[in-house]
Amino acid sequence: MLQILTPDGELLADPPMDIDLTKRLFLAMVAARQYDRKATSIQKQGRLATYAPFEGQEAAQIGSAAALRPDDWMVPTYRDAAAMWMQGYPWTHLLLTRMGDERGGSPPEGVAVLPPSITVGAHMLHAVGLAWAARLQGSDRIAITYFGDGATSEGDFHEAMNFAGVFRTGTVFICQNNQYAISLARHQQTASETIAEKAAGYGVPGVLVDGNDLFAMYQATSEAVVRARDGRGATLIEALTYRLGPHTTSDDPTRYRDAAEVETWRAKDPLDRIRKYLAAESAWDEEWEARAATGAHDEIDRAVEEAEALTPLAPEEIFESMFAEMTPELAEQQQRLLASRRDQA
Ligand SMILES: Cc1ncc(C[n+]2csc(CCOP(=O)(O)OP(=O)(O)O)c2C)c(N)n1
Repeated sequence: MLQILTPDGELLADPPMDIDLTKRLFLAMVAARQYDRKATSIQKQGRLATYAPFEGQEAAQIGSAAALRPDDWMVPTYRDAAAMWMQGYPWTHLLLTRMGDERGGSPPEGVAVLPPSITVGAHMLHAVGLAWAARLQGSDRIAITYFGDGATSEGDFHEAMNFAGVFRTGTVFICQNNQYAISLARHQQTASETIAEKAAGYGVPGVLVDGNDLFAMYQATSEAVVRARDGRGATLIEALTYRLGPHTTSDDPTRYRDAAEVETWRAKDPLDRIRKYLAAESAWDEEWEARAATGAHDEIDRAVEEAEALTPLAPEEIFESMFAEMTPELAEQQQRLLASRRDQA
Protein backbone atom coordinates (compact mmCIF):
# COMPACT_ATOMS: atom_id res chain seq x y z
CA MET A 1 0.00 0.00 0.00
CA LEU A 2 1.33 3.41 -0.91
CA GLN A 3 1.69 5.52 2.22
CA ILE A 4 3.84 8.66 2.49
CA LEU A 5 2.59 10.13 5.76
CA THR A 6 1.82 7.87 8.74
CA PRO A 7 -1.14 8.55 11.03
CA ASP A 8 1.39 10.11 13.44
CA GLY A 9 2.41 12.63 10.81
CA GLU A 10 5.80 10.98 10.12
CA LEU A 11 7.15 11.06 6.57
CA LEU A 12 8.06 7.70 4.98
CA ALA A 13 9.18 9.29 1.68
CA ASP A 14 9.58 12.75 0.18
CA PRO A 15 6.28 14.63 0.12
CA PRO A 16 4.92 15.19 -3.41
CA MET A 17 4.19 18.90 -2.77
CA ASP A 18 5.65 21.96 -1.05
CA ILE A 19 4.43 23.45 2.22
CA ASP A 20 2.27 26.09 0.51
CA LEU A 21 0.27 23.53 -1.43
CA THR A 22 0.06 21.29 1.66
CA LYS A 23 -1.41 24.20 3.62
CA ARG A 24 -3.86 25.03 0.83
CA LEU A 25 -5.07 21.43 0.59
CA PHE A 26 -5.28 21.10 4.38
CA LEU A 27 -7.57 24.16 4.45
CA ALA A 28 -9.62 22.64 1.63
CA MET A 29 -10.13 19.56 3.84
CA VAL A 30 -11.09 21.84 6.73
CA ALA A 31 -13.65 23.62 4.51
CA ALA A 32 -15.02 20.32 3.22
CA ARG A 33 -15.55 19.09 6.77
CA GLN A 34 -17.40 22.31 7.59
CA TYR A 35 -19.70 21.67 4.62
CA ASP A 36 -20.26 18.05 5.62
CA ARG A 37 -21.25 19.02 9.17
CA LYS A 38 -23.47 21.90 8.01
CA ALA A 39 -25.26 19.71 5.47
CA THR A 40 -25.80 16.98 8.08
CA SER A 41 -27.15 19.52 10.53
CA ILE A 42 -29.59 21.26 8.17
CA GLN A 43 -30.81 17.88 6.92
CA LYS A 44 -31.87 17.15 10.52
CA GLN A 45 -33.88 20.39 10.41
CA GLY A 46 -35.70 19.14 7.31
CA ARG A 47 -33.98 21.61 5.00
CA LEU A 48 -32.25 18.95 2.85
CA ALA A 49 -33.46 15.56 1.70
CA THR A 50 -31.20 12.67 2.75
CA TYR A 51 -27.52 13.54 2.87
CA ALA A 52 -24.53 11.17 2.49
CA PRO A 53 -21.67 12.37 4.71
CA PHE A 54 -18.03 11.87 3.71
CA GLU A 55 -16.29 12.55 7.05
CA GLY A 56 -13.07 10.50 7.06
CA GLN A 57 -12.77 10.54 3.26
CA GLU A 58 -11.51 14.12 2.82
CA ALA A 59 -7.94 13.17 1.86
CA ALA A 60 -9.14 10.61 -0.69
CA GLN A 61 -11.26 13.29 -2.39
CA ILE A 62 -9.20 16.47 -1.99
CA GLY A 63 -5.85 14.73 -2.62
CA SER A 64 -7.05 13.15 -5.86
CA ALA A 65 -9.02 16.15 -7.17
CA ALA A 66 -6.02 18.42 -6.57
CA ALA A 67 -4.10 16.42 -9.21
CA LEU A 68 -6.52 17.47 -11.98
CA ARG A 69 -6.46 20.25 -14.54
CA PRO A 70 -9.51 22.54 -14.26
CA ASP A 71 -10.92 21.28 -17.58
CA ASP A 72 -10.61 17.56 -16.74
CA TRP A 73 -13.91 15.72 -16.45
CA MET A 74 -15.14 14.50 -13.08
CA VAL A 75 -17.87 11.89 -12.74
CA PRO A 76 -18.80 11.55 -9.05
CA THR A 77 -21.33 9.91 -6.71
CA TYR A 78 -23.59 11.31 -4.02
CA ARG A 79 -20.72 11.08 -1.44
CA ASP A 80 -18.16 13.12 -3.38
CA ALA A 81 -19.06 16.74 -2.59
CA ALA A 82 -15.49 17.54 -1.48
CA ALA A 83 -13.98 16.37 -4.78
CA MET A 84 -16.71 18.14 -6.78
CA TRP A 85 -16.13 21.41 -4.94
CA MET A 86 -12.37 21.16 -5.58
CA GLN A 87 -13.11 20.88 -9.30
CA GLY A 88 -15.31 24.00 -9.25
CA TYR A 89 -18.82 22.81 -8.34
CA PRO A 90 -20.23 25.58 -6.10
CA TRP A 91 -21.53 24.84 -2.59
CA THR A 92 -24.88 26.35 -3.59
CA HIS A 93 -25.31 23.86 -6.41
CA LEU A 94 -24.23 20.97 -4.19
CA LEU A 95 -26.90 21.99 -1.67
CA LEU A 96 -29.53 22.29 -4.40
CA THR A 97 -28.86 18.69 -5.48
CA ARG A 98 -29.86 17.68 -1.94
CA MET A 99 -32.94 19.93 -1.95
CA GLY A 100 -34.40 18.11 -4.93
CA ASP A 101 -33.90 21.18 -7.10
CA GLU A 102 -32.99 20.46 -10.74
CA ARG A 103 -30.81 23.57 -10.89
CA GLY A 104 -28.30 21.82 -8.63
CA GLY A 105 -27.50 19.55 -11.56
CA SER A 106 -26.43 22.44 -13.81
CA PRO A 107 -23.15 23.86 -12.52
CA PRO A 108 -21.85 27.11 -14.01
CA GLU A 109 -20.50 27.05 -17.58
CA GLY A 110 -16.98 25.64 -17.71
CA VAL A 111 -17.29 23.37 -14.66
CA ALA A 112 -16.54 19.93 -16.10
CA VAL A 113 -18.25 17.94 -13.35
CA LEU A 114 -21.28 15.77 -13.97
CA PRO A 115 -24.14 15.81 -11.45
CA PRO A 116 -23.61 13.16 -8.76
CA SER A 117 -24.80 9.67 -9.66
CA ILE A 118 -27.26 8.21 -7.18
CA THR A 119 -27.44 4.99 -9.19
CA VAL A 120 -24.61 2.90 -7.80
CA GLY A 121 -21.93 2.21 -10.39
CA ALA A 122 -23.67 3.31 -13.59
CA HIS A 123 -21.64 6.49 -13.94
CA MET A 124 -18.20 4.88 -14.35
CA LEU A 125 -19.17 4.21 -17.98
CA HIS A 126 -19.78 7.93 -18.51
CA ALA A 127 -16.19 8.62 -17.45
CA VAL A 128 -14.93 6.08 -19.97
CA GLY A 129 -17.06 7.62 -22.72
CA LEU A 130 -15.96 11.17 -21.90
CA ALA A 131 -12.27 10.21 -21.96
CA TRP A 132 -12.72 8.32 -25.22
CA ALA A 133 -14.60 11.26 -26.77
CA ALA A 134 -11.79 13.60 -25.72
CA ARG A 135 -9.30 11.30 -27.43
CA LEU A 136 -11.37 11.26 -30.64
CA GLN A 137 -11.48 15.07 -30.54
CA GLY A 138 -7.70 15.21 -30.29
CA SER A 139 -7.88 16.70 -26.79
CA ASP A 140 -5.72 15.64 -23.84
CA ARG A 141 -8.52 16.10 -21.28
CA ILE A 142 -8.89 13.11 -19.03
CA ALA A 143 -11.81 11.87 -16.92
CA ILE A 144 -11.75 10.86 -13.27
CA THR A 145 -14.54 8.88 -11.66
CA TYR A 146 -15.27 8.13 -8.01
CA PHE A 147 -17.18 5.15 -6.65
CA GLY A 148 -17.38 2.95 -3.57
CA ASP A 149 -16.40 -0.64 -2.80
CA GLY A 150 -20.04 -1.65 -3.28
CA ALA A 151 -20.07 -0.31 -6.84
CA THR A 152 -17.37 -2.80 -7.87
CA SER A 153 -19.97 -5.58 -7.61
CA GLU A 154 -22.05 -3.95 -10.35
CA GLY A 155 -21.76 -5.21 -13.94
CA ASP A 156 -21.13 -1.62 -15.03
CA PHE A 157 -17.78 -1.66 -13.20
CA HIS A 158 -16.66 -4.63 -15.31
CA GLU A 159 -17.89 -3.00 -18.54
CA ALA A 160 -16.22 0.32 -17.75
CA MET A 161 -12.89 -1.25 -16.75
CA ASN A 162 -12.91 -3.60 -19.72
CA PHE A 163 -13.63 -0.85 -22.26
CA ALA A 164 -11.05 1.42 -20.64
CA GLY A 165 -8.48 -1.40 -20.85
CA VAL A 166 -9.15 -2.32 -24.48
CA PHE A 167 -9.37 1.26 -25.79
CA ARG A 168 -6.75 2.63 -23.37
CA THR A 169 -9.04 5.51 -22.47
CA GLY A 170 -7.67 8.31 -20.29
CA THR A 171 -9.81 7.40 -17.30
CA VAL A 172 -8.74 7.46 -13.66
CA PHE A 173 -10.90 5.17 -11.54
CA ILE A 174 -10.91 6.10 -7.85
CA CYS A 175 -12.52 3.46 -5.66
CA GLN A 176 -13.02 4.88 -2.19
CA ASN A 177 -13.07 1.65 -0.26
CA ASN A 178 -14.73 3.00 2.88
CA GLN A 179 -15.33 -0.55 4.17
CA TYR A 180 -19.11 -0.60 3.85
CA ALA A 181 -21.85 -0.48 1.25
CA ILE A 182 -24.58 0.69 3.61
CA SER A 183 -24.48 -2.22 6.12
CA LEU A 184 -22.63 -4.69 3.88
CA ALA A 185 -19.02 -5.07 5.05
CA ARG A 186 -16.15 -5.12 2.59
CA HIS A 187 -15.35 -8.84 3.20
CA GLN A 188 -18.89 -9.74 2.12
CA GLN A 189 -18.57 -7.61 -1.04
CA THR A 190 -15.79 -9.47 -2.83
CA ALA A 191 -13.56 -12.49 -2.20
CA SER A 192 -10.54 -10.79 -3.75
CA GLU A 193 -7.91 -9.63 -1.30
CA THR A 194 -7.85 -6.07 -2.60
CA ILE A 195 -10.00 -4.11 -5.02
CA ALA A 196 -6.86 -2.73 -6.70
CA GLU A 197 -5.86 -6.23 -7.86
CA LYS A 198 -9.04 -6.51 -9.92
CA ALA A 199 -7.41 -4.11 -12.40
CA ALA A 200 -5.06 -6.88 -13.61
CA GLY A 201 -8.03 -8.68 -15.16
CA TYR A 202 -8.52 -5.70 -17.48
CA GLY A 203 -4.88 -5.10 -18.35
CA VAL A 204 -4.91 -1.87 -16.34
CA PRO A 205 -2.56 -0.95 -13.48
CA GLY A 206 -4.13 -1.11 -10.04
CA VAL A 207 -2.68 0.77 -7.07
CA LEU A 208 -3.58 0.33 -3.41
CA VAL A 209 -3.23 3.64 -1.60
CA ASP A 210 -3.73 4.81 1.97
CA GLY A 211 -6.83 6.87 1.28
CA ASN A 212 -6.43 8.85 4.51
CA ASP A 213 -3.02 10.07 3.40
CA LEU A 214 -3.34 13.29 1.40
CA PHE A 215 0.22 12.95 0.05
CA ALA A 216 -0.22 9.36 -1.12
CA MET A 217 -3.54 10.17 -2.79
CA TYR A 218 -2.08 13.21 -4.54
CA GLN A 219 0.98 11.29 -5.75
CA ALA A 220 -0.88 8.20 -6.98
CA THR A 221 -3.53 10.30 -8.75
CA SER A 222 -0.93 12.62 -10.32
CA GLU A 223 0.86 9.60 -11.79
CA ALA A 224 -2.42 8.15 -13.08
CA VAL A 225 -3.38 11.53 -14.60
CA VAL A 226 -0.04 11.85 -16.44
CA ARG A 227 -0.45 8.31 -17.77
CA ALA A 228 -4.00 9.06 -18.92
CA ARG A 229 -3.03 12.36 -20.54
CA ASP A 230 -0.10 10.77 -22.39
CA GLY A 231 -2.44 8.25 -24.02
CA ARG A 232 -1.07 5.32 -22.00
CA GLY A 233 -4.49 4.44 -20.63
CA ALA A 234 -6.48 4.03 -17.44
CA THR A 235 -5.53 3.33 -13.81
CA LEU A 236 -7.57 1.93 -10.93
CA ILE A 237 -6.73 3.46 -7.56
CA GLU A 238 -8.13 1.81 -4.44
CA ALA A 239 -8.19 4.42 -1.70
CA LEU A 240 -8.33 2.50 1.56
CA THR A 241 -10.40 4.69 3.85
CA TYR A 242 -13.34 4.65 6.24
CA ARG A 243 -16.71 6.36 6.44
CA LEU A 244 -16.72 7.73 9.99
CA GLY A 245 -20.39 8.75 9.87
CA PRO A 246 -23.56 6.96 8.78
CA HIS A 247 -24.19 5.83 5.19
CA THR A 248 -26.74 8.63 4.95
CA THR A 249 -28.67 10.72 7.42
CA SER A 250 -31.32 7.97 7.44
CA ASP A 251 -28.88 5.21 8.50
CA ASP A 252 -27.94 4.00 11.99
CA PRO A 253 -24.45 2.45 11.70
CA THR A 254 -24.41 1.27 15.34
CA ARG A 255 -26.63 -1.58 14.14
CA TYR A 256 -23.88 -3.13 12.01
CA ARG A 257 -20.47 -1.97 13.28
CA ASP A 258 -18.64 -1.66 16.59
CA ALA A 259 -17.77 1.61 18.26
CA ALA A 260 -14.23 0.22 18.76
CA GLU A 261 -13.77 -0.15 14.99
CA VAL A 262 -14.87 3.46 14.42
CA GLU A 263 -12.42 4.63 17.08
CA THR A 264 -9.55 2.76 15.39
CA TRP A 265 -10.26 4.68 12.21
CA ARG A 266 -10.83 7.98 13.99
CA ALA A 267 -7.19 7.69 15.08
CA LYS A 268 -6.30 7.72 11.37
CA ASP A 269 -8.26 10.93 10.68
CA PRO A 270 -6.91 12.44 7.44
CA LEU A 271 -7.00 16.00 8.81
CA ASP A 272 -5.12 15.11 12.00
CA ARG A 273 -2.11 13.68 10.23
CA ILE A 274 -1.56 16.71 7.99
CA ARG A 275 -2.11 18.95 11.01
CA LYS A 276 0.64 17.04 12.89
CA TYR A 277 2.96 17.25 9.87
CA LEU A 278 2.40 20.99 9.42
CA ALA A 279 2.87 21.59 13.16
CA ALA A 280 6.20 19.73 13.05
CA GLU A 281 7.22 21.98 10.14
CA SER A 282 6.18 25.06 12.18
CA ALA A 283 3.55 25.75 9.52
CA TRP A 284 0.38 25.34 11.63
CA ASP A 285 -1.21 27.15 14.50
CA GLU A 286 -4.60 26.81 16.08
CA GLU A 287 -5.72 30.34 15.34
CA TRP A 288 -4.84 30.05 11.64
CA GLU A 289 -6.96 26.90 11.32
CA ALA A 290 -9.82 28.32 13.41
CA ARG A 291 -9.93 31.48 11.25
CA ALA A 292 -10.05 29.39 8.07
CA ALA A 293 -12.77 27.15 9.53
CA THR A 294 -14.87 30.20 10.45
CA GLY A 295 -14.36 31.69 6.99
CA ALA A 296 -15.48 28.43 5.35
CA HIS A 297 -18.41 28.15 7.73
CA ASP A 298 -19.61 31.66 6.82
CA GLU A 299 -19.19 31.02 3.10
CA ILE A 300 -21.25 27.82 3.39
CA ASP A 301 -23.91 29.66 5.42
CA ARG A 302 -24.19 32.16 2.57
CA ALA A 303 -24.51 29.27 0.08
CA VAL A 304 -27.37 27.83 2.17
CA GLU A 305 -29.10 31.24 2.20
CA GLU A 306 -28.65 31.58 -1.55
CA ALA A 307 -30.03 28.11 -2.27
CA GLU A 308 -33.02 28.63 0.03
CA ALA A 309 -33.78 32.07 -1.43
CA LEU A 310 -34.34 30.71 -4.95
CA THR A 311 -37.94 30.72 -6.14
CA PRO A 312 -38.96 27.06 -6.39
CA LEU A 313 -39.33 25.71 -9.91
CA ALA A 314 -42.84 25.13 -11.24
CA PRO A 315 -43.54 21.36 -11.55
CA GLU A 316 -43.69 21.56 -15.36
CA GLU A 317 -40.13 22.88 -15.45
CA ILE A 318 -38.70 19.48 -14.42
CA PHE A 319 -39.09 18.37 -18.04
CA GLU A 320 -36.90 21.14 -19.39
CA SER A 321 -33.53 20.49 -17.78
CA MET A 322 -32.59 17.07 -19.17
CA PHE A 323 -31.94 17.90 -22.83
CA ALA A 324 -31.05 21.10 -24.70
CA GLU A 325 -34.30 20.49 -26.60
CA MET A 326 -37.12 18.50 -25.07
CA THR A 327 -37.82 15.14 -26.73
CA PRO A 328 -41.39 14.68 -28.11
CA GLU A 329 -42.12 12.27 -25.23
CA LEU A 330 -41.09 14.82 -22.61
CA ALA A 331 -43.03 17.59 -24.37
CA GLU A 332 -46.12 15.37 -24.31
CA GLN A 333 -45.69 14.59 -20.61
CA GLN A 334 -45.26 18.28 -19.87
CA GLN A 335 -48.48 19.08 -21.77
CA ARG A 336 -50.33 16.37 -19.85
CA LEU A 337 -49.15 17.80 -16.52
CA LEU A 338 -50.15 21.33 -17.54
CA ALA A 339 -53.58 20.08 -18.62
CA SER A 340 -54.15 18.23 -15.33
CA ARG A 341 -53.12 21.32 -13.37
CA ARG A 342 -55.59 23.40 -15.42
CA ASP A 343 -58.31 20.82 -14.63
CA GLN A 344 -57.51 21.04 -10.93
CA ALA A 345 -57.58 24.84 -10.95
C1 LIG B 1 -28.10 0.39 -8.77
C2 LIG B 1 -28.37 0.72 -7.34
N1 LIG B 1 -28.57 -0.28 -6.47
C3 LIG B 1 -28.81 -0.02 -5.16
C4 LIG B 1 -28.86 1.29 -4.72
C5 LIG B 1 -29.11 1.60 -3.24
N2 LIG B 1 -27.83 2.02 -2.65
C6 LIG B 1 -27.53 3.31 -2.49
S1 LIG B 1 -26.00 3.54 -1.88
C7 LIG B 1 -25.71 1.89 -1.79
C8 LIG B 1 -24.39 1.36 -1.28
C9 LIG B 1 -23.24 1.77 -2.12
O1 LIG B 1 -22.03 1.45 -1.49
P1 LIG B 1 -20.64 1.84 -2.09
O2 LIG B 1 -20.64 1.67 -3.57
O3 LIG B 1 -19.60 1.13 -1.32
O4 LIG B 1 -20.53 3.42 -1.84
P2 LIG B 1 -20.66 4.25 -0.48
O5 LIG B 1 -22.12 4.54 -0.27
O6 LIG B 1 -20.07 3.43 0.63
O7 LIG B 1 -19.91 5.50 -0.72
C10 LIG B 1 -26.82 1.17 -2.24
C11 LIG B 1 -26.89 -0.29 -2.29
C12 LIG B 1 -28.66 2.31 -5.68
N3 LIG B 1 -28.69 3.59 -5.35
N4 LIG B 1 -28.40 2.01 -6.97
